[in-house]
Amino acid sequence: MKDTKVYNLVKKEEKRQREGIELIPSENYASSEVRKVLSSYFVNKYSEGYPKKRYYGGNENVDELEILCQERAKKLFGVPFVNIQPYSGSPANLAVYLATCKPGDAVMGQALIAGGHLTHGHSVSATGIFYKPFQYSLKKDNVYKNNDLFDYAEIRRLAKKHKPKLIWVGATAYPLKFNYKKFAEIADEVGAYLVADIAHVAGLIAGGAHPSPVPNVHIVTTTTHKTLRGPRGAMIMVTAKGLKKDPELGDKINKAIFPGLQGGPHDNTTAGIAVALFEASQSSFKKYASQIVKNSEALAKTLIDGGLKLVGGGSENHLLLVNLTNVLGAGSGVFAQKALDWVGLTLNKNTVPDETSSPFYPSGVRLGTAPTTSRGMKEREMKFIGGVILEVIDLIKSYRLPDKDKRKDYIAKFEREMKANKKIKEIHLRVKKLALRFPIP
Ligand code: DSN
Repeated sequence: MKDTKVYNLVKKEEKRQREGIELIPSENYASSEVRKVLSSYFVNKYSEGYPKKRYYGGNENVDELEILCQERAKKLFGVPFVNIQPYSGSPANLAVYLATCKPGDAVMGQALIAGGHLTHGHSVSATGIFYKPFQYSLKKDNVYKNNDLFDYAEIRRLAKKHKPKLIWVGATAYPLKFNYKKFAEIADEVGAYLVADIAHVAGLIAGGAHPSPVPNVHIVTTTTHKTLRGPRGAMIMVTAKGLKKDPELGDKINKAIFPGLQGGPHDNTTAGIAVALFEASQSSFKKYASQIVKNSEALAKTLIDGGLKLVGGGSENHLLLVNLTNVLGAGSGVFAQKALDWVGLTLNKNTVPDETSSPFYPSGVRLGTAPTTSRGMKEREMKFIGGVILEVIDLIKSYRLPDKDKRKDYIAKFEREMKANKKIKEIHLRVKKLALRFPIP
């Protein structure tokens, strides 16, 4: 490769991924087959439009590929319609608004600070700027016990008051199973479209380790690169219930994606999604999905036994949300994220449902078990990883987030002290040793 600058960065990223342990719950390792087709000759093609209805010639192979991808998605998720062209999750979600709402229509979704997604109507997102969002939160009480954290009476009250055109169910930081039926009862009562954003749990649903929203909702959106283990992309599905509510819904979704929001589909990504869907339909994927959940439960148990507070009292999917306030004080997610990064464990700071700090300095961390499970790790390794997390948190327990004006200097001092800490270096070696025993694809 002539461009040594980029090549060197690729090699450095490969080393980081091989030697570290990835715990960010929205990430995963695509198989080498998925990565191979991403750099196939499909990368060179333009194919605006849909199969058999393109604006360019030379699309006979792309047509066959896109139809194959659609058929695999429909079969795997049990839906009559799918669009596999969205560039990623956020454009997919925006396309749903475009297909179902007029600018200014009322919409409802879970608040970002309570674990929802920006595109579910946050004020800084196009979805909150062009539409009129009314957001619901999680319960504030009993959030550390294993119980459904949604306050359905409050969601119903908001829906009846504001009559939204569409309601989102789905989150980026929720550790328990969703009760799609309860959301459907509310949406049906007010005549709203119910859209499930299954980006985080799509692989678990495909592998039978999480309930499917398909019987209860009208539309399903998902990214393809999280638990589903595909390339970075997304899909929008319309269910039988959705087509019954509006037989034109599939056409409206297609028009919203192209020409509404996007240009030509990324055909190399379509190839990667098709391969990922093939992999997810194999019986081995069922085992994989169930192992993700077992690993999450094992990691949750280690952390709880070590004195940490987990939202939802544990995990029923791939994701864990830890409130660090009792051990490191409010706003301490930043210390945990940085210190764990230095020992080779990558996760992200995150708000918790009863947050007392801010989204940039939240009191929790979010982690997940899909990437480690893809590497073949099991309960034993989760116990090791949980032990390391507890050890690191104990090492930093004297640090506290100061007032706003002192934060920059204090965090710089924390970084200097931690980088020089011998124990951090020793733990890093242990983590690296484990990582190298479980190669990435
Ligand atoms: N960035 C994704 C996540 O981390 O959950 C959502 O867009």
